Amino acid sequence: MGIVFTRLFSSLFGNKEARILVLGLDNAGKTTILYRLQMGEVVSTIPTIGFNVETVQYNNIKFQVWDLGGQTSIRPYWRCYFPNTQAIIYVVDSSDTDRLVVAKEEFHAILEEEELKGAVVLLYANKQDLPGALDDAAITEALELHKIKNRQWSIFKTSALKGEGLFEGLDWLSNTLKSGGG
Ligand SMILES: Nc1nc2c(ncn2[C@@H]2O[C@H](COP(=O)(O)OP(=O)(O)OP(=O)(O)O)[C@@H](O)[C@H]2O)c(=O)[nH]1
Ligand SMILES: [Mg+2]
Repeated sequence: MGIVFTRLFSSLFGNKEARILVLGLDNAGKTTILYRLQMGEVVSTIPTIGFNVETVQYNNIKFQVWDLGGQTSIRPYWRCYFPNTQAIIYVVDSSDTDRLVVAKEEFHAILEEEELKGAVVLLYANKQDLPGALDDAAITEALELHKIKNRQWSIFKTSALKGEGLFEGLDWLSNTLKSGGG
């Protein structure tokens, strides 16, 4: 089927499609989250050079989830994936307090991107199972989320390892996208 017809068909039957980018510093847990969402399991990961992409069907939305490598040297390539993105999932290692400033800077640089202006933002304050992990309120403060303007966003505490919080975040995202966000 042609893409237009596929979209029409999908919208008639309540199936929406959304292209999602998972961004965040290296070691934040992005790949672990992708496969937790897709397979319901913890997989063993290696640092991502390039990307992984998987489809996750949830709440009548077919999410095409792009998980990009977060190492410093490959972050400049994130922008190649920006066009046609409905939502960003920004993942923070809540126990990596030394790098919260870098995580904040990268996050605000993303918000400045013209191509991502319409994208909804879901933040995962990940690795809540680790001792010393900052909670959602502390991450909100560290990343200066109160500065976000003209955009729908929300933050959830997650542990990809334990499988906690991920689908709560995806619930928020699917409801936001269905009500016209992104
Ligand atoms: N304790 C704990 N460890 C986690 C959690 N999520 C991921 N990890 C671990 O963190 C490490 C890095 O996870 P990845 O998913 O590979 O991180 P990434 O963000 O994809 O990293 P890059 O691909 O380099 O950008 C792995 O050892 C994971 O098992 C979590 O919620 N809790
Ligand atoms: Mg990865």
